[in-house]
This record gives sequence, structure tokens and C-alpha cells, in this order.
Amino acid sequence: MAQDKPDPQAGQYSNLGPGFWTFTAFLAVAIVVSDIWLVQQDFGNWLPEAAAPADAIDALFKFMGVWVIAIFYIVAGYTVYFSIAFRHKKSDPPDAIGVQVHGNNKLEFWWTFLPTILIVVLSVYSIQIWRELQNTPGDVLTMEAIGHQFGFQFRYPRLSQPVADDMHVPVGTPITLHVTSIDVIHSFWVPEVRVKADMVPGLIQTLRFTPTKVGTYRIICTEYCGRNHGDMVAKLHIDSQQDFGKWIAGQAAAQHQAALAPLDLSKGQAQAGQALFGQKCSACHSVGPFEQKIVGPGLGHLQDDSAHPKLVDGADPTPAEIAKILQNGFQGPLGVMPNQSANALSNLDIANLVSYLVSLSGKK
Ligand code: HEC
Ligand SMILES: [Cu+2]
Repeated sequence: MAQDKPDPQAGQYSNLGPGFWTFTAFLAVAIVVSDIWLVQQDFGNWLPEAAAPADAIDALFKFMGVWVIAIFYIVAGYTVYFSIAFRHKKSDPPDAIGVQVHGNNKLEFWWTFLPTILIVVLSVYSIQIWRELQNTPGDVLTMEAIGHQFGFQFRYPRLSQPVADDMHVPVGTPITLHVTSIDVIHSFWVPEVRVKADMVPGLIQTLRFTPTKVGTYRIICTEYCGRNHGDMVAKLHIDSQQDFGKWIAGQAAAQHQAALAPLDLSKGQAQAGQALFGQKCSACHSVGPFEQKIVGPGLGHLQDDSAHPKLVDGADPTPAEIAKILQNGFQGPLGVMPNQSANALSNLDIANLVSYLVSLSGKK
């Protein structure tokens, strides 16, 4: 009976409730059936795999899943079973307690030993996958991904300037990707590649993968990094070798040309500036009055705000001085205004932006 107190070492646990072994057999069948179902799943159907570590990661996930199913069924199943089998009966005294197993060394040995073995097996398996990931053989493309509020930049060995928000890689070439951040902590994640790393200012972490499937995938920031965190999504383009070659040659030519163009404010076009403002500035600036702050001040009245006749650096709001802030950036009481290279702006971009900002002043 439940309120009897058996000697824990004497093995008097024959009373496991009515139907214990039947229920155990049922659990065993349920575990086997569920595990067979799991093992037969192709995770690629649910979330496509686009690069080499994805299959190894999925296999590890499956292996863990097999054990998770067993442990979950056993723990949850017996919890339900025992709470029904040994529920408080009307005939029991109000202070009745169940069978006490504290001090049963045999039980304690097994429920320590078995999980230990399982954890060791899991660590050996995952460390092996991790180790393989540290070495990508062959001709590697080494590049960088840099997080900033609120976007990603990508640096390539053949390009002098970073590329914003579109990462291109050639299919079949192992990629070594160094990730970091220039402001706060972000995180680099491509679900289809199954790799993820925090982007931490001052710290460079390395991700390795080999793209296997041509296509366009999402790069998602998974570390809350400020009010526009949710917009921090970029694209990973896995190109054919040929398309990648074409793309990088095109970028190199465009950057070369942009670098040659001197800063000529008279070439600026307000309309092009407005489009660029939406991509690169609106995360931090509104086009309202100075007081309408996001991260930085509102920029809608740089030249006609009597409350703020000067720019934040104390200069008069002439086009040349506005351009200077865009080139050099500025650190003031409101925070950091990123400079030309951090915002990945060409000289023509600056001319377009200044033209747009100047056009706002005087408007309602
Ligand atoms: C990460 C946020 C951030 C981004 C992105 C950003 N800025 Fe700024 N900007 C600031 C901050 C903060 C300030 C104010 C610095 C201070 O004075 O403390 C500022 C100041 C300025 C000023 C001076 C305003 C004044 O009244 O003097 C201008 C002009 C400006 N930014 C233009 C731009 C443009 C154009 C872009 C897009 C290319 C841009 N900013 C992108 C944060 C940002
Ligand atoms: Cu972020």
C-alpha cells in the first residue's frame, strides 16, 4: 500500500500499479513507430538545403530527435500513467504519501549513467561535425560580412568597396566567411545553409560552407539590434560560376568608375537621392523636422529651421557642409552618423543625397 514505507535497498517496488507493463509495452511501440517516422523524414522538404553543412546538421538534428522522442514519451507518459495509477483515493488518509525512492543507489546509478553516456555520444558526434566544418579543402573564397544598423555589407577580395545587402557566392566553391559588426551585436543566419553566428563589434567569427544549390535565399539578423531590426534582411544569391564571375566583374567596373568620379555636387539628382535615402538612411532619419528623431535627427529642414540654424557639427547648412558630414560621418550627442565607407556611398551617391536633402528644405 502506498503509505507503507519499504526499505529503499530491499527492492520492494513490485507495486508499479495495475497495467504498468502493458503501458510500458505501449510506450515502446509508440517510440519505435515515431522514431521510424522521424528517420524517414527528409528535412530538405520542410526547409530546403542550399549548402554543404546542411545535410550534416540535419543528420545531427535527426539523431537528437530520435532520443528526444524516446525521452519525451517516457517522461511524459509515465508522469501521466503514475498520476492516474497512484492518484489519491477516497479511502487514503489525508497525509498519505507515495513510495519513497530516495537513497535507492541502483536507481540513482542508472539514471545518472544512461544520460551521461547519451550526452557523451552526442558531444562526440557534434564535435566531429564541427571539426569538419573548420576545414574547407580546395579553392576557397574568403570574404567578410559586416552587420550595421540596419543592414549587411559584404567585402570581397577583388572589390575595393563593400557591397550592401546582396551577397553573391559561386555554387560549388567553399566559402570562408568572416563575420563582425561595426555598431551593436547582430547575427548572421541563412536558414537554408544551417549556419549562424553572432556579429559582434571587435570580434571576428568564421563560418564555412559550400553552396550546393543555385538560388536566392534570405540572410536574417537574429539578434535584436534596434528599432528597425525587423527590416534587417538581406539576400544570399548562390550563382553559377559563370554568373558569379560576371557579377563580380560588373561590380568591380562600377566601383572603379564611381571611385574615379570626383565629388561634384552639381551632378546630384534629387530623385535618385530619394531612392537611396529610403535604402540607406531612413532607418535612422525621418524627413520631418530636426526634433522628429529616429536614431539621428529629422533631415527635412536642414536649411530652413530657425531652431537649428546650424548643422550638428556647427557648420552652416550649405550643400558642401552637408556633403562633408556624409563623407566623414559625425559623432555627437545623438550618436554616431556613419561615414561614407560605412554607409557604402559613392561620390555620386553623396551628390544625389545632398540634392535630395536640399530639395526638402522650404517644403511643407
Ligand atoms: C545608424 C544610424 C544612421 C544612419 C544609417 C545614417 N545616419 Fe545620419 N546621423 C545619425 C546620427 C546619430 C546623427 C547625429 C549625430 C549627432 O549629432 O549626435 C546623424 C546626423 C546626420 C546629419 C546632420 C544633421 C544635422 O541636422 O546636422 C545628416 C545630414 C545626416 N545624418 C545624413 C544622413 C544620410 C544622408 C544618411 C544615409 C546615407 C544617414 N545620415 C545615415 C545616424 C545615422
Ligand atoms: Cu541586426
